[in-house]
Amino acid sequence: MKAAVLRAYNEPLSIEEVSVSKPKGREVLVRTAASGVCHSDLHVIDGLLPMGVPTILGHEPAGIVEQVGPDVTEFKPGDHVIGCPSAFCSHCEFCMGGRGYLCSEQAELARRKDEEPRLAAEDGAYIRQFSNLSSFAEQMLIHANGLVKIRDDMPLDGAALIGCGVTTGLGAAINTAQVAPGDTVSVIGCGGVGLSIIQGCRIAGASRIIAVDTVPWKLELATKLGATDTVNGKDVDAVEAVQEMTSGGVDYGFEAIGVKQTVEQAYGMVKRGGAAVIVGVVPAGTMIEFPGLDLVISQKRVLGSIMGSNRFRIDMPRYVEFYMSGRLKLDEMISERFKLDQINDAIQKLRDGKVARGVINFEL
Ligand code: CXF
Ligand code: ZN
Repeated sequence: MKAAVLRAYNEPLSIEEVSVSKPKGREVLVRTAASGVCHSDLHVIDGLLPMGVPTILGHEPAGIVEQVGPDVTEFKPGDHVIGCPSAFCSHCEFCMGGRGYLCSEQAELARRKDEEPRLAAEDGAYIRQFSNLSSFAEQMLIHANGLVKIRDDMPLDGAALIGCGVTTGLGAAINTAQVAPGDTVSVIGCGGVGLSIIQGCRIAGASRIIAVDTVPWKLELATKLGATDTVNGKDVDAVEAVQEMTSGGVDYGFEAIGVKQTVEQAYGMVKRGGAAVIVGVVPAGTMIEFPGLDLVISQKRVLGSIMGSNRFRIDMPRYVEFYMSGRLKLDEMISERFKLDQINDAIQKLRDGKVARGVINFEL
């Protein structure tokens, strides 16, 4: 099969012929239909999330099951599925406590070093699977615990987005923050994740959703997807603007970029008793500062949010229903579709802020 391989950090991906093993145990072979391109893929290329090379990136996929291993009971060939980075071992304290997104034993879901690798180059050399998925490839061999079945009439390129960015954003609002009807929120960063936070807050019934970005077309798109107000951080002090608009701050200040300055701004936008919710992946080594006295006397909270605190086998089919009933907009979030061999173009456009979400569509 054809796949895009990252051979060295800071290098373009190379399109290569790669071999994929047969499903054993609880593994499932999936024909990739579509894969979103996420900022975390960029972070790996840039060496900010050093996961090891050579590897096949891509962790936001949807596809169709081709073959299942002998111990798989919940999937069969022909099923439409979404793959999620939050694969669960199902027996660690986090999985047992209903917080599979924090699973501490995910390593068990990969093949052992002494087994034939799931992915290999033409000469047989080992290729690392990223996030148990590796979706920049025509086929994926995934542990069943990283997959969820969805209805057959859901378009698979929209479904792919649910695999990471949409779940991260909707879940930050609905699961991590638990935004309630009438709450006020601000969202810094209106890329794929920020736009999904905005949609999650709209679905949860937030009364005021203030979108903050520096790119005018992203703010326009944010308005289409549910923002009630916009702030261009290039023109004004975003913290002052949000404080003024809300007479003292919002209930939830979301951050969806992962930069020290904007994380601290999100905290500054929150009112007494409110919470800053940090969703952007902050690079390793970055320290965040908050005024300690204000944290205590205003009883503010700072919440990290990973993968939307998901229970993806419950959440993702619900998000599919939100899409099918018109409440979750996905087509509007797909700025451009690319073939697999245009992947470096898709990556460059994400890097340059030219797309909300780019999708590799294997059916093009
Ligand atoms: C990532 C976090 C790092 C591993 C892959 C998934 N989450 C969202 O992009
Ligand atoms: Zn991602």
